[in-house]
Order: sequence, then C-alpha cells, then structure tokens
Amino acid sequence: MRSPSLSRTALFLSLLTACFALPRCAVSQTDQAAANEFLPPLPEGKSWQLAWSDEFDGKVVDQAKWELLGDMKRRDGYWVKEDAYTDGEGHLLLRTKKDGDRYTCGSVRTRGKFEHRYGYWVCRCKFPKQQGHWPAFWLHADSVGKVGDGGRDGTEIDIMEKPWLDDRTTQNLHWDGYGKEHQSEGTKFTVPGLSEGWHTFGLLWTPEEYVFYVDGKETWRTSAGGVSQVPQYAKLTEEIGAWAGDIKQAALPDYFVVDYVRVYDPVGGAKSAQDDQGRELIRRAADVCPSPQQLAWQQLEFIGFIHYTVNAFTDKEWGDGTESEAIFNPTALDVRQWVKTCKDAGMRMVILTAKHHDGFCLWPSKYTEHSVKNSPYKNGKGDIVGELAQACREAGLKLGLYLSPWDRHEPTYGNTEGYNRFYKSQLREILSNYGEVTEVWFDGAKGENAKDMEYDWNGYYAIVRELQPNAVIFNGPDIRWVGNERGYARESEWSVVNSNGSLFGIVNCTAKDLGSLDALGKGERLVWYPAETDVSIRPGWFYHAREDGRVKSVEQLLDIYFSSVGYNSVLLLNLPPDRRGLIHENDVQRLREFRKVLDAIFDENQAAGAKATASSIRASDPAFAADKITDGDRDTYWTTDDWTTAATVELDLGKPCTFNVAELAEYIKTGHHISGFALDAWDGADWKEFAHGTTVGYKRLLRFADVTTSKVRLRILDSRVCPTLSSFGLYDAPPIGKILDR
Ligand code: FUL
Repeated sequence: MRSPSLSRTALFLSLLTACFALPRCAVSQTDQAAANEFLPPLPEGKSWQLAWSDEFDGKVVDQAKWELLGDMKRRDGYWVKEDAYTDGEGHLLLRTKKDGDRYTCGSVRTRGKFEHRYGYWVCRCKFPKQQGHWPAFWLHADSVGKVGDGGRDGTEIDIMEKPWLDDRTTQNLHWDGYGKEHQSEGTKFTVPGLSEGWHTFGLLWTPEEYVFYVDGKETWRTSAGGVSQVPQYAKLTEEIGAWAGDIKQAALPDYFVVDYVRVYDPVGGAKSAQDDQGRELIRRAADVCPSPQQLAWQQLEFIGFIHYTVNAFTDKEWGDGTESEAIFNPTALDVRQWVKTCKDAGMRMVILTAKHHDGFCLWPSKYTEHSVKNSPYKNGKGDIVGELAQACREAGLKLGLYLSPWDRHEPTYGNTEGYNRFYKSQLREILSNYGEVTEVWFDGAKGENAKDMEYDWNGYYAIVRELQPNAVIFNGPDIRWVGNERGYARESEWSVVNSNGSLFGIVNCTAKDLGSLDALGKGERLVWYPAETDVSIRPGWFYHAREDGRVKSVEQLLDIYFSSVGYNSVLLLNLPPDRRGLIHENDVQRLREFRKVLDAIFDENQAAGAKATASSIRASDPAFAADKITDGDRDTYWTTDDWTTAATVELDLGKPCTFNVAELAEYIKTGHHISGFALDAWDGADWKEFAHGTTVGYKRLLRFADVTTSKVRLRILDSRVCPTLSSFGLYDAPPIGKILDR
C-alpha cells in the first residue's frame, strides 16, 4: 500500500511507533480506528501489536518475507515466479496469463521466513474479473500432512478462497493430510458487493478457536480439528482449475491484487502479564551459558569409562565389601593398553573407578587396608590410579576419577560424621596426588539395604572446587546423568534446566522433559546443566567372560553415538578390563571398527566452504554472516538480531552432492537457543524437506535416506532468542558393511 503524501499505512505505523516508544503501551483501540483497521475485540486492558506485515511498498516482492513459487505445474496451469510482482504503487499483483499453450499464474508464501502461531492475520485484496482461476489467502504448515492428533499438529486454514465471479466466498479447514485420513470443515456464503473493490479477510486464531472475518464482520467461528498449535506460514495464491470455470473463456491477463498482509499479537492486560512473564522466562533461559569448564567438557564429546575392581575376579557387578584383597591379581595389567584403546577410538578422557561400591581402592589409600597395597598386584607396590594418570598424561588424554560414596567395606559407613570424614579424606587423597583431574564422578547408587546416613554432598563438592578448580562434577553442580544406562539422550536435550534449589539432585534426571518452557516452570533457578550419557560396551559394567560374545555391535554403537553425541550430550563409554588387566580383544576390535566407521562417515564435509546466505544477519554485520557456518571455524558463527527467532540459511554446494547425514552446531558459549529446524533440498523446481529436528545445542546429528542436490536450505523454525550456528555439515555415510570390508 502506498500513497503520495502521508499514507494511511504511514500514519498507522507512526502511531504504532509512537506507541511502542512509551513503556508498556501498545496500539490502543482509538489509534486503530485512526488507522482505519478493523481488529477483533480484546478483553479489557489488552490491545493488538503488529508482529509482522508486508505493505508491498517495494519495487519488487521482498524475498526476505516471501518465497515466490514456481516454476512448477499446479492443477490445470503452472505457478511461475514472473507472475508474482509488485506494481510500484503498494500492491502485490498475482497475474494469471496465457503463455503459449499453457496458463500460468503467480503465488507466494512465507514458509521458512515467517512462521507464527495464533494472533490476528488479515489481508486486504481485490479480486480478478475472469473465470477459470481463483485467488486464496491461507495458512499452511508442513505438518498438515501428519496423520493423528487432529489438526493440532498443523491445519490448512483457508481464510479466503473465491473461485466464483459473483459475491460468494468460502472459508475452510483441512487436516490429517490429503489422503484417506483427510478431514475438513468449511463454510460458504455471500457478501453483497464482494466482487468489486477492496475487502479484508481476517482470522483470529487463539489456542482454543478460529474466528473468521470478512470486512470486519464475523463469518465463522470454529475449533474444528482441535485448533492448530504449531507455527504456520501465510500463502497468497492463484490457481487454475475447473472449480473456477473455464479458463479458455477468460480474457487474460487478469489480476488478484493484494494491498497488505498483517499479523497482530495481543499484548497487555492480565493474560499478557503471563505472556510477558513467558517472554521474560525465555530471555532468562536463553541467557544461561556454560562455565568454561562445562564448555571444555562438552568439547571432549566422547570419553571412556574403566570399571575395574575385585568384581572382575568374583564375576559380580556389585561386590559386597567382604572380598579378600588377595583375589585382586591381574597378571598382565597394562594401563597403556587401556589408554591406547581409548585414544585410538577417539576418546579424549578416561574416567576410572578408583573405588566402586565394594570399597576396594585401586590406589594405596592411607585410610583403609582394603586396597591394592594388600593385593598380589605388583606385590602390593602398585597404584593403578597413579599409573593411569601417568599414561593419560603421556598420551594427551584427560583423567577423570570415580569414587563411590556407597562403600560396603568401610566400617564407619552408616555413621554420618565418621564416614563423611573418611570419604572426604579419600577424596582429598585422590584429588591431591595425581595431577590434573578433569571430571569427578559421584555415583548416586546406594543398595536397598544400605545403612542409613547423610552424605555431605556440599562438603564433597567444596573439596573438588578447592583441589581441582578446573574439574567438572558429575551428579553435582556441573554435569547431570542423562537418566538411563542404555546410551540414549533425549531428542530435545536442553542444557538449561530449572534447579530445585539443592546442589545434589538439581533435577530429576530421569524426567522425560527437563528443558522445555513448560518444564522450566517459573524458572526460579535456571542453570546450565548438560547431560552425560554413560553406557557399557557390554551388558555389564564389569568384565565377565560369559559376555565376551555380547560386545555391542558397530550398528548399536553408532546408534548410541547419534543419540548421545548427536543429541547434545557427551558419550561416556565403559570398557571393563578383564582378569589379566587388559581390555579384551573383542572390545578392542569392536572399537577399532567403530572408529573406522565414524572416520568414514565424517571424513568429508560436503558443505565446507559452501556459499551461504541468510534471511537475516545480526545488525547486518558481516562478522555474523551465514558463511561463518561453513568456514570450518567453530569460534565464528552466524546469528540474527535478538528477537528474530525464525530465519533461513541457503547453501550453494557448487555442484550436485549426495549425503545422508547432517550435523548442526550452535555456538553454545552464548547459550542454548534453537528449538526447531528443518532441512530442505532444492530439486530444480522447489524446496523439498528431507529432515527436521527440535533442539540443536553443542551438536545435533541427523541421519536420513540419500539426498542429491546442489542447494540446501536450513530453516530455523523457532529459537528462544536469536539462533546461532557455528557449523553445519553434510556427510555421505557409506553402508557399514562396505566400510568394514575395505
Ligand atoms: C551405577 C553403579 O551402581 C554401577 O555399578 C556403575 O558403576 C554405573 C556407572 O553406575 O550407579
């Protein structure tokens, strides 16, 4: 919309701007009247705020807002881009024409550029004069095709369709796809004078219902399908088909003219106090960042666990503390073999059970006789913690230590004061004498018949902070348990959670959802608390000869890798040494194969160096441009302005490439933001979605069927505040069998 002097829009927008400048003030109903825009009534104290609009004042269609559809066949004609253009007078023209022996028309949509849920959506337009084609203003979502959950997971919402030249129009809803599960409801009515001049078509969409309007008069109210609860995009289309009459009888070209599309959100008032709180919660959650130690830990990605104690000799998983030290007799123990196995597998840290629940210490503790010093191992002169620490240092791996609080041997166990003193002395011992320790692992396990006592968690944590200030504490303030021992993180594994106030057991680690806005509740104490995924390469944590044939397959390990490292978690994979004191040949061999497969998958990033353009860049600053995701530098990143929470990045790969794995990485130093994304491939005519996901975080990996294309589009569908992305990868994973045969 445009006029030579102060246009209605300009006046309207200046009123809006003036209003926004005032604290807590949105557009009042009076201002709206001045702007001559009908807006549905709102409860006392609430008013409408413009969330998005296009007045079509530009010389060309704004492609940051709209995607031009075409060239492609559509019903009895073709959608072509050249038939969607602006007239330079503030209007979008969707032209229908005859081009040789085919009929063409224009259509646009905001998919991937503006996707939004709820609010008031309105379009002002003027209709074509000829038969055979019909205009429409509608909302769509890629998930409309999903069957189940009614229309809640996405509904085609037709705010206006007018296939008739007289004054009839129709409004419709379609959900559960377009196949045999398809469902719909609609209304058809006449508005005298509709086929002449300008008219507005509006939809008030709340979580509970849809209310449709024509020229500010309610025409239909429904909650059919259960009401879509997902962000949707707008479409302005022209289509050619018999529903609109015979196109051969039409004198072409003919035009569907659109003056504007505007989307408003309600603000202010009682409900909005909630909305404001919601926004405040989102902002606070988005502002939580990792500590340098948490960040360094996350970058380790893949680490090893070594479970070793008397259990290897008794064939048990939990020793009861009565085992004689004499049975601990590894004859060929070689910590360098452990470290080499871990390093060759790509692990960057090794965590050792210095003491498991049986109380037997792998170092010669001053505070108990139940340790290697009274065992045949090196005639009581051995110190496995010290030997491993040395081997890790030599190999450049980090060291982590596990010291079980539950101790079934120690006589003071059960006496809160006595045992805490004992445990803290041991903790000091292992954290003082072996150089740098990067992770301290506090196991929460305690048998059912364990004596009753209170662990002094805060005292334990204080010792770690004092002696190893760079260490992260597992099951304490820094790192949480993922919630299972199968190797699977959550698909939406948020790193920001709401703590219940205590340090130990900050959250219920096994909860299905820890990080969604719902799960954050009031967000009283938001903390960065990422998940570590611990799992054993065998069924048990300790070595049992009977499990030699039950080492996890490469397929299982790969699945675990994609569902842990690939779900924003760190993978802690356990390798139990056997009675000799060696990691068994079967486990070593399996890890070799696993590494070979990982290397073959990730050897070449086909998106490296790709030309990348984004729909939005923070302050238009090249430092935050889209090419930062393909520059191979994880310290540079693409981002948008704070409240731009949906955006797209297009990647030109330069040549057709085939891939079946994608990798996304957020720049988590500034927080964890992205909550929904999709990936599309260009097929020469259109974008086709090939993968989608929820959260990203430090790393998100996706697997899908082979895709061949030279252009890929990433759509960030939702983000708490500005999305960030430091890297993006596309890889071609060969079949596992083929890799292993090489
Ligand atoms: C559990 C322990 O009970 C297992 O033995 C093992 O150490 C595992 C990693 O943690 O809580």
